Amino acid sequence: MNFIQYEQKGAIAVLTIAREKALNALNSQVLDEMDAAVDAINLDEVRCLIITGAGQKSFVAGADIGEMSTLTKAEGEAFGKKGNDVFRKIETLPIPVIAAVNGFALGGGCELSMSCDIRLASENAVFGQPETGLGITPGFGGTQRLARIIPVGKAKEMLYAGTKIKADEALALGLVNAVYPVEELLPAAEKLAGKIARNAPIAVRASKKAVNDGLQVSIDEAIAIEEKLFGSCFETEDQVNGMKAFLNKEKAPAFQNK
Ligand code: DAK
Repeated sequence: MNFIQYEQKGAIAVLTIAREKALNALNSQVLDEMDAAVDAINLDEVRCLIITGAGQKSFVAGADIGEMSTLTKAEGEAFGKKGNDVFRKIETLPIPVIAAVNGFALGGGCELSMSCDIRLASENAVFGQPETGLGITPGFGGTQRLARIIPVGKAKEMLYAGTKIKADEALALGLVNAVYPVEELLPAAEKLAGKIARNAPIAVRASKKAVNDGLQVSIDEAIAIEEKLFGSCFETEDQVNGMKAFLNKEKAPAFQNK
C-alpha cells in the first residue's frame, strides 16, 4: 500500500491516510487501498479502529480535485460509488470507529469523519463542505450525515455557503466529542479506543448496530431491534462472566468475545 498505513496495537488498530503532500486528499488509489485495508482488519482481534491522517496539518482535505476535474458523468458516478461503498463499509463495520481529526476535514474528509462513530479533534481541526464552491454537491454522504449530526440550519449554511467551522465550534455543535492539542489527539483516541476494547465486544457491537439500525426506522421498530440484540447477549459467556463478577464484587473480567 502506498497511501494507507495500518497498525494493530493489541485490540485496537490505527489506519492512517498517508498522502501528506496533497493533505491526504482522497484519490481513487487511496479509496481502493482504504477499502482493502478495512477488509483486511482482523475482527477476531481488533475491537476498535481509529482513522487519522498523516502529518499535523490535515485529516483529509477532501476528494482529489485534480482527479475529479476531468471526470465524465459516468466516471463521476463511479468515483462517487467507490467512496460511498468504502464509507458505508466503515459506518457499518461491526466494531466502533473513532475519527482522530488532526487538521483539515473538508469535503470528503468531513464526510469520512462522519462515517465514523465518534469524532475527536485537534485544536487546529477545520470542518467544512466546500463542494458547492467547486460546482458540485457533496458526493460521499455529506448532505445526509451532516444534517443528522448537527442542527439542520447550520448544516445547510455549511453546505450552501461553504462556511467552515473550527474545532471549538464543532465541539459546541456536537460534531466532535472532544478537542485536544495536536500532540495529545492520538493518545486520547487510543485511550478511548482502549476503554471501548475492554468492554464486552459482542455487547459493544450490538450497541453500535442498535443505534445505527434504529436511527433508520420508527421508534417502535427501533425498540424491537434493541430487544433482539439485548436478548442475543444472553447467549454469551461474557454476559455470564460480567454479571457474575459484579455480583461477586470483583473487577470486570477480561471479556473473551464469546
Ligand atoms: N485535492 C487535491 N489536492 C489537494 C486538495 C484536494 N482536495 N487539497 C489540497 N491539495 C493539495 C494542494 O493542491 C497542494 O498541492 P501542491 O500545490 O503542493 O502540489 C497541497 O495539497 C497543499 O495544499 P495548499 O498549498 O492549498 O495548502 P494550504 O495550507 O494553503 O491550504 C486548504 C489548505 C485545505 C485550505 C486548501 O488546500 C484547500 O482549500 N483544499 C481544497 C479543499 C476542498 O475544497 N476540499 C473539498 C474537495 S471536493 C462526489 C463524490 C465526492 C465528492 C463530491 C462529489 N460525487 C459522487 C458527486 C467530494 C468532493 C470533495 O471532497
